[in-house]
Amino acid sequence: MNILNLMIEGAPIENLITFTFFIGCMAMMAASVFFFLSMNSFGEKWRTSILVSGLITFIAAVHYWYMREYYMDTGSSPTFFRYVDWILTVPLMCVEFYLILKAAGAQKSLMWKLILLSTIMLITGYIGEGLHNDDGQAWLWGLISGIAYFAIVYEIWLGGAAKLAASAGGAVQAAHKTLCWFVLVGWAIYPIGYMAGTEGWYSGIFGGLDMDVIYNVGDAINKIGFGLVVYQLAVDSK
Ligand SMILES: *C/C=C(C)/C=C/C=C(C)/C=C/C1=C(C)CCCC1(C)C
Repeated sequence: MNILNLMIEGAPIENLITFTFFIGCMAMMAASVFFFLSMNSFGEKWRTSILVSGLITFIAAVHYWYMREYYMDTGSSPTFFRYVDWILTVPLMCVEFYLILKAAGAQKSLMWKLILLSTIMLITGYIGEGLHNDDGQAWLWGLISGIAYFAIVYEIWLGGAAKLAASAGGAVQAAHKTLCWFVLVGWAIYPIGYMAGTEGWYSGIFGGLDMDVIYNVGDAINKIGFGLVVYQLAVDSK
């Protein structure tokens, strides 16, 4: 079935959901091409960072292709593909923090700490959304996931990463700050999607919203936005 058929035949909300999977896939592809092609115009120092930006959007593009198909075939959320995508791309975003702070003396331990926290956040989120969606326990797994999320926010805003950014100063500090805002505000979109898509005391608050649309919008903002911040940093410090 192609997307145009679905848009004509399906109910309006299904059209919107399918459309956001489709447009998400295209946007991720376009961003990947942009990052990969611009990579070699930068010096050694920034090339890896731009490569990682491209990998994040490329991995997402491939998953969006499958998620779109899964959604069109089954009419239900592609939870498994969603979390496989995240478990690959979110740690890569943690790597970005490490890479831009490396020159300021960041240790690998900072990277592993962020990766560990993000893995806890996503595994508990998957357990809640995939296994406890409607048995009244989703909130508990969401809460544990949220605690790991706040630990990440703490580390980058006020912990070791923040101190390194302050000591680096200039364009690096500015870029770090912007990435911090992405994590605080942009990543906060995801728990809203989770609450819209699982049963709990919060059911109804986000009643009119669709989980997949929220996640898709969040991914576009965060994955492409993150990459562009890193790209801008490389341009500024050329
Ligand atoms: C590219 C994908 C990104 C940046 C995904 C980020 C996902 C999150 C920050 C998810 C967070 C969640 C919570 C904080 C609580 C509820 C469960 C999650 C996994 C949706």
